[in-house]
Amino acid sequence: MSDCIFCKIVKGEIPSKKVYETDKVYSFHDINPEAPVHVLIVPKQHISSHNELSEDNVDVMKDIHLAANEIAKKLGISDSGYRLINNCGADAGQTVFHLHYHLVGGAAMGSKIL
Ligand code: DGP
Repeated sequence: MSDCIFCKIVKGEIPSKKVYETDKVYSFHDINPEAPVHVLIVPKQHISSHNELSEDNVDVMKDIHLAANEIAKKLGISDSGYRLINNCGADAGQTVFHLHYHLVGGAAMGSKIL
């Protein structure tokens, strides 16, 4: 999508601090980190939100989750733990409408999810 900020990051038109990449997914450091480790994992294909997942594109979820495992290992938080978060829609606080998962960790976060 031509006006999507994450599509532009995937294409290298907007700079990012790359963490990991495969033919299907791209991962980079969040511009406003909320934890010692805060990276985003996005499909290279434009999917606007979790709501837009379908039989036709859901295979990319496998790539996203396997990428998360590799990234956690690479950044040294696989054993200590991390959260993998998707915000879907306005009430969840989604601000960029290109499907993405936040991988956050590097510090104890307590037991609450909100
Ligand atoms: P969400 O609220 O779930 O839509 O999260 C969007 C995240 O994207 C937010 O944590 C900030 C991050 N973000 C927005 N624009 C940019 C950008 O240009 N570069 C990077 N690295 N992150 C961005």
